[in-house]
Amino acid sequence: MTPRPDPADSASKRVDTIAAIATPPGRGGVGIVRVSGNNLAAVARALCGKEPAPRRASNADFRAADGSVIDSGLVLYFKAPASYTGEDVLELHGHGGTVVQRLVLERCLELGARLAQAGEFTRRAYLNGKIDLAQAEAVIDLIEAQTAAAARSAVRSLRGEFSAAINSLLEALTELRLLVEANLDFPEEDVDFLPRPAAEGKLARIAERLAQVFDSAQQGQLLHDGLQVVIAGQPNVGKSTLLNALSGDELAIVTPLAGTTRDAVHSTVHIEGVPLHIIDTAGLRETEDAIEKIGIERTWREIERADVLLLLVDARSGLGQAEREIVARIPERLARITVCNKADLAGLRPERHEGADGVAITLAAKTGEGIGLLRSELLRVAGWHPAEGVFIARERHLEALRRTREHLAAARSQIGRAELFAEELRLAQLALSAITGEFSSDDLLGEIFGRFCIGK
Ligand SMILES: Nc1nc2c(ncn2[C@@H]2O[C@H](COP(=O)(O)OP(=O)(O)OP(=O)(O)O)[C@@H](O)[C@H]2O)c(=O)[nH]1
Ligand SMILES: [Mg+2]
Repeated sequence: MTPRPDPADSASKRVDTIAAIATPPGRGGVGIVRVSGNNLAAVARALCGKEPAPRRASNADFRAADGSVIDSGLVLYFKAPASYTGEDVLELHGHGGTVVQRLVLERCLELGARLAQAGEFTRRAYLNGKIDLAQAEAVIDLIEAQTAAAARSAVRSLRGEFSAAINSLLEALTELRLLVEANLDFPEEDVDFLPRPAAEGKLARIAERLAQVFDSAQQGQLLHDGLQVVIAGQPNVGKSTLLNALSGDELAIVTPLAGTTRDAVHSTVHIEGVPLHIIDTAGLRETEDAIEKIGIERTWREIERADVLLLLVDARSGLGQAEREIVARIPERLARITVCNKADLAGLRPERHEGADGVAITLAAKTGEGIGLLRSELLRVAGWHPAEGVFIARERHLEALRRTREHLAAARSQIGRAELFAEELRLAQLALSAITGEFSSDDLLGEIFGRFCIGK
């Protein structure tokens, strides 16, 4: 683990100049080439024939080495440290053509820049202290958001709401640590800087706030990652029909023949902004058909990877021996909803029922009756509860929050032993600060920024 460098140090350090096309490939009204580095005034002069006034849009011709004009457009110049990366940044807004943008980029490379790696602009913003790690992650989450809910929560994280909640917890921990350390450092003093009831009270308040942050982050993680939902059951019970009904599309082939689906069919549907990655599988039965056998093996593989199993049965027959055999084989951690399909044929009304076998939903996938009940149940199983102020989060954040929670619990049990108490508080603080990236390994940074697009 290495601490983030002090921005004051990195500003004075020589950094190489990076450049990239920041707009997506293809034809567009505008194409932007972005450059970041130290002292870009010379690059601007060579390229645009002038040093643009900082933070002012102006017209310019972008020129090749021989003085010929490559493109004309707008130039924006941000002087360090008032820029996205914290370095000098030049943005060349030209025409959105593949070739012309490439020519502008090549000119920048000729003038000493090198091609930026994926996420390198944002990585520099992080290393220069412009944003923290949780905010940097929110940048890519905002770009990749598939729903309005995910985009809104990513913006919240990007604007620092998640980080502010973490920083306020870190401050509370610091304050508590100061008091404990004071007791440790001045044992002869008469004053007790942290009487036990005060320590207990402060610790309880921190734990309560941590629980709130955890809840919000958990909702954010659901918006980010969603759930893997696998539909399984005997052949012909209507699994593919259910996938089609949930996705509102004719994705999987439906026929009255048992054994229609061979390969797993994937589809992502969003319910209240939560992505559900739904997988339709080959019906589970004993078979001599070589292709179907492979399909059934794949079904089991999907079941092992899933978060939720929709066990489909025909409502006319209900859970039978075949389904019990399936249930006996599924991993214990897997959440399960029994879906009694073909309610129309069974003469049943759609309903939710909770019994010895867990929750069962009666519906008719073909007519769509009762699908709403299943959607709500899926959100309930996911632990989704619509809340204000959700910020986007990922498993990494939840893991850090869980570790913090464990150290706080350990601190509580050591409350009478000042040294151990202090140590657990220190560990809690360390775990928590991984979220904003106060301490982070290069591997982690590589993994986070490697998922970005070039030019961001
Ligand atoms: N009446 C009625 N028929 C349904 C319903 N759901 C599915 N079916 C019919 O049941 C037959 C089998 O449906 P599929 O969706 O292909 O079943 P499956 O479970 O995917 O079957 P395999 O892929 O062979 O395992 C089709 O003729 C569907 O139209 C329903 O709710 N009501
Ligand atoms: Mg099928």
